[in-house]
Amino acid sequence: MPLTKEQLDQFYRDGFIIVDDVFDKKDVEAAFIEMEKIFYGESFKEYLARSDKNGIAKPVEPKTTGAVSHYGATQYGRPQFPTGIEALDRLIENDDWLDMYEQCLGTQDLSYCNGHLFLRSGPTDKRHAEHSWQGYHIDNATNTFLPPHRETGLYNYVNSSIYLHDVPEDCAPMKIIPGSHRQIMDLLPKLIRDGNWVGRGEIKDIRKVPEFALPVPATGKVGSVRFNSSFGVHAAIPFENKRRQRGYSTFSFCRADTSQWIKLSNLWREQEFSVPFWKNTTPRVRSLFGWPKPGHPYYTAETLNLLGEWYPGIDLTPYQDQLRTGE
Ligand SMILES: O=C(O)CCC(=O)C(=O)O
Ligand SMILES: [Fe+2]
Repeated sequence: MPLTKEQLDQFYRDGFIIVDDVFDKKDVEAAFIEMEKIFYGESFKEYLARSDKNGIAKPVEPKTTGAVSHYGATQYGRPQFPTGIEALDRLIENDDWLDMYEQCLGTQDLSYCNGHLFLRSGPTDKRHAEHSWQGYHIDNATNTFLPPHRETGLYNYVNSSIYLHDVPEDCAPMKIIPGSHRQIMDLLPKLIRDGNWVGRGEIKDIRKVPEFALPVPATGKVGSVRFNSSFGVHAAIPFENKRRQRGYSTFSFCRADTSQWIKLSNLWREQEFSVPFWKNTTPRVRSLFGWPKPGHPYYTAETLNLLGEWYPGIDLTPYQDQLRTGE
């Protein structure tokens, strides 16, 4: 069953949607058993019992590895897609889910950016900010080196998380600001001016952004799926119950017609080197790495201003010239 018009409207309005019963409960439960083995080497229940007994909660989350933002292997297995475990890897073959994904991106030509098992494990989790008004960000920079664009549906990418178990309120559900994916272009100039924008994705203090709606927790049932726009503002929150965990199989796909520059990019991960490189090199060389050529509709007065922020000192003249003459 594809998304209804109401669901799709909701996705465009809010920048995310959680759809129930997209995956068979038995399939995701089987996948989750395998996921626990990859992270803990045993079940979470056994891990908790062991740490209760010896008083040591061993961290289980893998570090992202060097150049590429792939999730590194854990001691027990690989959380990056494909994992080599049938029950996990075959979830991607769900046609209903892929149909919905196409609807969210407005195309039948999807392109894979990244996929990994995302686990937050209550006993050791530190993946959240200290205060509830901190830690809000957009994920866009994970898979592209370019700033967001006003034409959200064309230039964003979409993340999707498959809920491998029930995620109630005490399970650290991600908090999402509905509609923020559409507000971000209007807000960016002021956020930047006020010093309330960090790097290429983070808002320091959402209390200073009265335009935002209240963040909502992305709770959901086993077998449901969340789709969320890469321009949407969200944050991780702490576990209310530290004896819980939260595991998703998560993917990022973009439209094939933007996949030249929206993709998992190893150069992007090496920011220390790539940021000065993008700043100093020529448009021709940038295009070798997928930057749209001067004259591409991606470049507008707005995105050019943002590029100046993303890459301070970059010479944007060739892109501006093309903008003026429309060549
Ligand atoms: O799922 C969560 O808790 C939020 C994590 C997050 O925003 C991220 O990893 O980018
Ligand atoms: Fe995020």
